[in-house]
Amino acid sequence: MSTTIAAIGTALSNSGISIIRISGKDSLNIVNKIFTSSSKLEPNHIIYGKIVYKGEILDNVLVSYFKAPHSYTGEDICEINCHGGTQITKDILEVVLESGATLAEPGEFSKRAFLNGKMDLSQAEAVINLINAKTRTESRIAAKNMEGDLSKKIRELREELVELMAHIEVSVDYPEYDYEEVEPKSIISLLDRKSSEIQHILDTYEHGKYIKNGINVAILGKPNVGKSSLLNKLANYEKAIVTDIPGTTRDIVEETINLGNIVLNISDTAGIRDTDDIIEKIGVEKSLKILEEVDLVLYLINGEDGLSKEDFEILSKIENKGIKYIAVINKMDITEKMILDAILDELKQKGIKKPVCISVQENKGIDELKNAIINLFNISDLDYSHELIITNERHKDLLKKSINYLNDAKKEINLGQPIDIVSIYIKKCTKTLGEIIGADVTQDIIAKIFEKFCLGK
Ligand SMILES: Nc1nc2c(ncn2[C@@H]2O[C@H](COP(=O)(O)OP(=O)(O)OP(=O)(O)O)[C@@H](O)[C@H]2O)c(=O)[nH]1
Ligand SMILES: [Mg+2]
Repeated sequence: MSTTIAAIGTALSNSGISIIRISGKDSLNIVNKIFTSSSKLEPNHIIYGKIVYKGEILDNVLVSYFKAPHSYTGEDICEINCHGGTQITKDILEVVLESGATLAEPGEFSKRAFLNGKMDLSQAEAVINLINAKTRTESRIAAKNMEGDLSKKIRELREELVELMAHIEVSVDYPEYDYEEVEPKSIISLLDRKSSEIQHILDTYEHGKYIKNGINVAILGKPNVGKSSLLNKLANYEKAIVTDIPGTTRDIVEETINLGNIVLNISDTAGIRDTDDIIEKIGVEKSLKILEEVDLVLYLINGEDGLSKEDFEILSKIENKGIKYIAVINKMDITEKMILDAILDELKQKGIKKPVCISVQENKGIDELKNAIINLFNISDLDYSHELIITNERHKDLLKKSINYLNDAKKEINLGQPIDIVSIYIKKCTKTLGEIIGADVTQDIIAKIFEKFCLGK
């Protein structure tokens, strides 16, 4: 890390201030070339002055200086707080680059922080999660993991296994020593305990993935049942075209809304029916294809018309794919009681539970629908302040893999294999756990993780 890097750390748009960040051993030299002030830059101080380049004053700024290793990256860092205009920010970055800095890659500051031991990999991932968080829950979980909650747990998990391995290795490598043999029974009980602790964290991903990615919701149903109207109601503005002509929506219309502490990524779809219209046909195919990627279907039924054969065909498709769904009866304002009773009866007979009755037009039942979604995903039970929750797929995959290794180790013990064979799997498990915090990761993985970061972080 011999180069000194620089980038704009704030979003490029007109705002009060912008920050240009410089990290590396030449940071102070570079700043001193372009910054004039009546005071001298001291570590952990911020001072006022001017950026002057080739005799021209560019801006009045504040510059802070953090001396290695006491900085975010662990290197010398200077930050120039200039006025938040897009042009002036770009100009100052340019003079910083001309004065000897190299433009940073996305995530390079955090990558340096990781490589210099200022944070581990799971903490660095939490930084990007915090920046990308779209809900309060997501940002709180990220903040806790940035503080090292996940890292601490992973280190604890590894510790006892590493101890066990050391014990096994000594007894295998130095049989002449009268070292106490590890009993297979006690190894199994330790492995079981570790498996269940890992499983406990793994189970939190069920919630965690929705917290991080949101719930992918598709509104499905026959034409004209009010799908686009419902999307607009949930979004609170006229996102999709609504008309009384069946077949209005041809393509998928997407919108993101916040439901309490969770994001819903909603797709309004083309009404499903047999049609000869080529464009509509493609739309219908897309509506069905979306079933491959959704977490929840809101299946809309037109209360005015009642249920038809097609409704049950689509509903059984959804059910066969094991997708969560809620049957929603719309247009309650013009639904006759007799038809509603028939719909409720038929749904009950088919085992379709808890339909929600709404009228988009009269704004009725919408809160009940939102509550039904919250209940279906147990979102309200989430206690992120006390529990460690994982939201990253990478962590989930590694935890799964480490449980598998523990199971393999147990299998070998039960087969009566020598202890050094068993220890191979325990070692693989600790290595896999280590990958979560970056103790055992390849350069490729490091590059992949940090390239997802934004510039200047
Ligand atoms: N009375 C009544 N009419 C509604 C209600 N919700 C929607 N509509 C009307 O039903 C018609 C169809 O609504 P859309 O939202 O376009 O229906 P859609 O399911 O998206 O239709 P396609 O895009 O053709 O599949 C429009 O005239 C809406 O105003 C409701 O709750 N009550
Ligand atoms: Mg529509």
